[in-house]
Amino acid sequence: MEHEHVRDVDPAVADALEGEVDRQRETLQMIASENHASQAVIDAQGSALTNKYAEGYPGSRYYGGCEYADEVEELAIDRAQELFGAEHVNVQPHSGTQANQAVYFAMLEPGDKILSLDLTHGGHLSHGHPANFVGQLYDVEQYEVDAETGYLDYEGLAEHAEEFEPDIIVSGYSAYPREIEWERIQEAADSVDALHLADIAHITGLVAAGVHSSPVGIADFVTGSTHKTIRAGRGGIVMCDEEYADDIDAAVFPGGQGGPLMHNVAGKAVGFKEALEPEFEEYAEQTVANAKALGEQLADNGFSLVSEGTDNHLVLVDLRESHPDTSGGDAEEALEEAGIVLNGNTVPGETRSAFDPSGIRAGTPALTTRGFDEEDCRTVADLITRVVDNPDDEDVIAEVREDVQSLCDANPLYE
Ligand code: DSN
Repeated sequence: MEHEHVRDVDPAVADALEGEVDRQRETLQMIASENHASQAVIDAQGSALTNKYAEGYPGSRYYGGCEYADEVEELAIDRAQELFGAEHVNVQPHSGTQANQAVYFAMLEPGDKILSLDLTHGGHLSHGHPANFVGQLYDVEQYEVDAETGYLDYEGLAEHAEEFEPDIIVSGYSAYPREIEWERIQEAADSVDALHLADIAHITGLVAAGVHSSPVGIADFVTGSTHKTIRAGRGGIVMCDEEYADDIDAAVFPGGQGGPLMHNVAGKAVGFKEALEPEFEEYAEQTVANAKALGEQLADNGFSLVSEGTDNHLVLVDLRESHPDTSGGDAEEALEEAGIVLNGNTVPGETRSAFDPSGIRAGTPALTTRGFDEEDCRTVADLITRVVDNPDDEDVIAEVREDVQSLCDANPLYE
């Protein structure tokens, strides 16, 4: 078999792949769930392990030839255990959503009750939105953040749990900028004899680095994504105590998935090794410092932040007061034209729609990976302000695009 590269075989895809690298190099990736994986993680994901079927678990597979698959999966598990201190880790979920599905499938019967945060208040589709099968298969009710403060309403959650008597409470969020008090949610779960699933998808890296408190050892199940703040190979992870290990493993495979994506498991192993290095803690601390600087500068420039700030890697801006005629979608579009890529996002008390929401969500994991510090993030906040103040002004957008290019040139990526 000839050793041909993608450019030799398929120039159209090669062009698109190069275009994507250039896009990431020359624009600011501020989607809070994204990051720039290291070349080592990308190499592992692009390896010959993509060819291998390895249904089962290390030492107990349904196919032969799994010795290297076993090695890689064991390394990923050992490193995840060291990072998070979990008794049992399953590294096979293809995504954070499938990690959540594995917990539901292992522990619930159809019609059982889930209590989770409303999507417009920062929850996630896989926590029981009606458009997701989880919302259709189970009986879901949702709690909210406090309308005044934007912080989780822990007392409201406990009261809701008393009334609804859920089988499981889901915590962990996709657009919640504050530290989560896991014990308070656990108390609410204990008081109604419910299980507790903590989905740390967004903050996996912050938890691993000790920059955000950990739900491991508090919640019954902890799920996460492995490619967001933790910057490892793409996919998901489930952690639990030994008592649930067999149920969770059976729910991932054969319950919900077939062959594990072993090249991605290799990417997880490599990324977890990187996260065990002392530099990763510095990275996680800087990610939070950058988000705080971004938020403070946006607030100084007149924007309203949900909860008035952040403790983690993201800020959620409610545009309704400062820019009543600009939707999150309008802002997202104008900012992308200027080279700043983030997403329009719903906000608590949403008055528009999920397709054209009232807010924008901005994260610092990817900027921090490419070397941005607090001063850079304050500059980015000023650039965001100029664009959102003038979304239809092509001259302003062109000027900001040049400033974005200078910031990118000063912080090169994938050289
Ligand atoms: N799509 C991710 C996010 O942006 O939060 C969650 O799955």
